Amino acid sequence: MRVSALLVLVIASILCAQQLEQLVYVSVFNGNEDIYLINEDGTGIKQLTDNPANDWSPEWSPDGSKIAFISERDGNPEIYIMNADGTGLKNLSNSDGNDWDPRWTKNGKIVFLSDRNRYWELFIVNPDGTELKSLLSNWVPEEHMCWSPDGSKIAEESDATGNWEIYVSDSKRKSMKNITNHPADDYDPCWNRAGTKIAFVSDRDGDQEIFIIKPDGTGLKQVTHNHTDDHSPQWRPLPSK
Ligand SMILES: [Ca+2]
Ligand SMILES: [Ca+2]
Ligand SMILES: [Ca+2]
Ligand SMILES: [Ca+2]
Repeated sequence: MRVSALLVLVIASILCAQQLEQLVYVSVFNGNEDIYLINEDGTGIKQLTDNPANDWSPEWSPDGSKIAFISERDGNPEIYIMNADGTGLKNLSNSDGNDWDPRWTKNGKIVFLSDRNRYWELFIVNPDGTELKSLLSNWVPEEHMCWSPDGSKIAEESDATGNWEIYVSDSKRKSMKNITNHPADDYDPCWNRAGTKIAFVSDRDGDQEIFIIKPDGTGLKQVTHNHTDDHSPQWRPLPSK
């Protein structure tokens, strides 16, 4: 009886652990911006970058196996890529210019902006660094649209009431609901892939922290707890079934 109860407990905890989603975010916990991985319940914090330069703007690959980001570790902004565990670091941009704003295409390439030729240009590169080329087109990567994954809802930040709040509305921006409703600043909403949760940043405890809330404004949870700034949450894509 005791053994089977223990077994049930073990299986339940394994199932529970499997359901936890992960986020990357940026924190200055160690004195400069670095990229961290965290479970949605605040456990399992793993520092993925560790150098004195700033590392920021993490972006998951579509399959959740890699992260593109910006770092100034060679003295100017470059686009880097690493595996989700922080290994396999590679500089993809390699120029003296400013290389900014990495985004993944749906087929797993990286586009970014660069002023290496003294004007802003959009480049595309494979994640292994090959086939770097300028995109001779006016195509610009999508801004971080805060559409829910099924396109039925929008999350957006606004300071219309005098402080920043996150609002969720339908796709025509009607029936807008303030889901944060807190006197501190709340911003940078990011939907999880199932459209059931929104990660956001708030400074309600005196510095920036990552929070999670349901799209209807219930189920608020604080993910990070420290006295430095934590921002730019990005949900890890779930493995495709
Ligand atoms: Ca750093
Ligand atoms: Ca550069
Ligand atoms: Ca607020
Ligand atoms: Ca914090």
